[in-house]
Amino acid sequence: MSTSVQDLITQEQERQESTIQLIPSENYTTPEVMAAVGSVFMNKYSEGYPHKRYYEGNEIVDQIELLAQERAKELFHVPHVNVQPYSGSPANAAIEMALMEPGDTFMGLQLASGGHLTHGHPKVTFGGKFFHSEQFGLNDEARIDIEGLRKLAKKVQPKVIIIGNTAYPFELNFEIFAEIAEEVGAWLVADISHVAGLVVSGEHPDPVPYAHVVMTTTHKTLRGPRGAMILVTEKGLDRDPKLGDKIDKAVFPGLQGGPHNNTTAGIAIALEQAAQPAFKEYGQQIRKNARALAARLQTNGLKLVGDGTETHLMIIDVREWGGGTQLAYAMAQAGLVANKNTVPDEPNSPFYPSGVRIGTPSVTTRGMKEAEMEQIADWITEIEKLTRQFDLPKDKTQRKMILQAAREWAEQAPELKRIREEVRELCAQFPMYE
Ligand code: DSN
Repeated sequence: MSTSVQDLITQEQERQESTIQLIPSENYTTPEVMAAVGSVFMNKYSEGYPHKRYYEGNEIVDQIELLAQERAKELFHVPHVNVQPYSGSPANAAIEMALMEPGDTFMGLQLASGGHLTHGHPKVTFGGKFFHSEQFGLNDEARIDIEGLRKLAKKVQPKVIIIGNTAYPFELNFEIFAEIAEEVGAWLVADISHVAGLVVSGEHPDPVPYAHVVMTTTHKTLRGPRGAMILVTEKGLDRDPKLGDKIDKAVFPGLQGGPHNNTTAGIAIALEQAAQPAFKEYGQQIRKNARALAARLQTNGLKLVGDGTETHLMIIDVREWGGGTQLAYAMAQAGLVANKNTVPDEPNSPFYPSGVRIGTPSVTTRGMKEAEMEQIADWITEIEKLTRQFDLPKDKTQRKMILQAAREWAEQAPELKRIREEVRELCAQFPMYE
């Protein structure tokens, strides 16, 4: 007999409840947001924009979309917002389409340096296939190589420079990027998907005074539903008063059909929640927790890319033994859920990378503080030491075998079973939802 969907929902809820989510792009959205996303707004088609729809019956949908737009404008201090992108990747595709013609050159941070696929990862992505993409990287301190970026920009004269990150633990200095974009006449796009919640709580530099266009997903540190928004700044409109229209046209009809109005309703709620004083405290605690986690890991002898963090995330650097995959798997068996990740100048392939990415948005939502971060760091340290026995062989033909052995070990290791129970106990003290 097949399992029912309701059973699987219950199982997933139990998994989330009893494990510690360390994937820095994940969070637990609020019950109010979930109720809105599951609401009757799901039933309605509404291609177009408020008061310019192709279907009847959108009087109330217009209000929810305008409300989400107004809240976003107020929270981020921008004059124009599009809340329709289905998620971050389509939003970036829409921006690229609005600002460039096929074949034009744009620049973004390499994926292996902590960028994102949609920032021009060559060959396989929309941006890499339809435009000419040039990628910049990091310097020896694992920081964005500003002089390298400037030199490349002068050489290739990009139409667009996208600044954003998914696995880069340091603050982004948008002022410098704006200076370079101005030197070459490029549009500056800031993708703040990972740090939007930190930006609104004053815990990360704000791109709005410097970028022409800002994109953010709504479900990461912002803690809303899975979705995205494109913000057009005053600076963007000063350069081209039609920029808002161009972005809107690229989203619909350029790339998408009907907006997901249920998501729009969830975004409107999340934006109101993010405007409350409690959200500022949340943003502060995310960073305090990240600093505490990083400090304890380092005291315990683990290496972090760039020696630490200024944000919500960090990358444990295990290039010494090449065990990103093995460590992430063993941690998950113990109830500490993270993801394997490449490190700068990755010596192995993205399938066998030398890092594990962790972050604090979810644990902070559960109410955990510095003391719990130290406990989590101690568990990770213990697991890392145990997992070193499965160092990645130089001989590539033996890699699958080692991975398999590491998995079999992790599934029955008594130390991991013990930590799993301790994790369960800690989670019970910090419920996902009251
Ligand atoms: N998948 C997201 C992340 O994990 O960072 C980026 O889109």
